[in-house]
Amino acid sequence: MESVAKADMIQAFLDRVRVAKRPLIGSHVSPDGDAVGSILGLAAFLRQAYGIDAHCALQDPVPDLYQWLPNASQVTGADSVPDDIDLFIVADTHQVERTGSVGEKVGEDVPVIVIDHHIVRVTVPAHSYIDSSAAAVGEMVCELFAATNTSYTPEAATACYVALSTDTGCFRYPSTTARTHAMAADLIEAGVDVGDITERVFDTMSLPKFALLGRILHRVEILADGRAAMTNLTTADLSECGAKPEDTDGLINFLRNVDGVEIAVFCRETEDGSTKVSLRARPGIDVSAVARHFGGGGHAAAAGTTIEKPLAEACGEITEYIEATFAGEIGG
Ligand SMILES: [Mn+2]
Repeated sequence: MESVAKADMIQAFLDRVRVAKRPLIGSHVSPDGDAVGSILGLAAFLRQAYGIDAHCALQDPVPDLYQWLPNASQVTGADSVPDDIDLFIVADTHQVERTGSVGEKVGEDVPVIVIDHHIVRVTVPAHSYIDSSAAAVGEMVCELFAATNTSYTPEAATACYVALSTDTGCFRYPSTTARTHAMAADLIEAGVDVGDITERVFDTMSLPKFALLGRILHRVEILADGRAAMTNLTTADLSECGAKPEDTDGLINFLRNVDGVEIAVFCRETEDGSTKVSLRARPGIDVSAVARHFGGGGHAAAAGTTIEKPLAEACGEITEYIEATFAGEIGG
């Protein structure tokens, strides 16, 4: 993105948010580290830069992995959204529907503004701040601090660092740029404890998640002469392991990382009896074609879909399609 255009966009965003008296900051359902970190970082920015007291709300609770973040306890559900909200700031998605019950709670007359790094194919509200070159919304929040010469409190820096590090897979994904590292350097200078965050977020696995890992590794199937790996979990697996759906996050990477595997498939039975499918690919392989074949979508490296069929049936169909795709090297 051209830097002048970006500076203008940031200025327009700032001009809009600074006149809000009681903004609500929300993000998508099933919040990840960028969702939680960026809303807390943005709330801290508004407080520091303009003395604005924003309210943060998410449909789903802050995952256990991020509960320790400063001010995480002040993130409420939809029921506690105040009545006097005069601006709804939507972060890490540009679709209000993706905020679930929080968006439904916000009155139709409340203006909406977006801060997001996903590729946007629809019209977004005026004064929105969109940067698809940013590795995380956390990075965009850092840009707001930088643009206004606002100093980070250690709490704000920690929130932004969690957003930045989680959305880049701890600075490993191709989305990681020199800018990302420059922002991280600013945050570390502002007091982020890198070792502590890494320990809490990246090097800690809940016991239920560890139990799920055992099950998916035990029942992994190697397909297409070792070029694809597939596994599954049932709702019974989750309850027997005492796990939550969020405990399945990232488990697919254990399959994708196997030498020779180009495509990893993780099928999970949902409460309503359908099958949620996650797909991951090695660089150079486009797994979104597989997702699209089954009515879903996504990116080349990461895609997904939900198949309205029982787990065994859905897995069978995917196995057949992947074997055929690799056998014929057709568009997969
Ligand atoms: Mn994000």
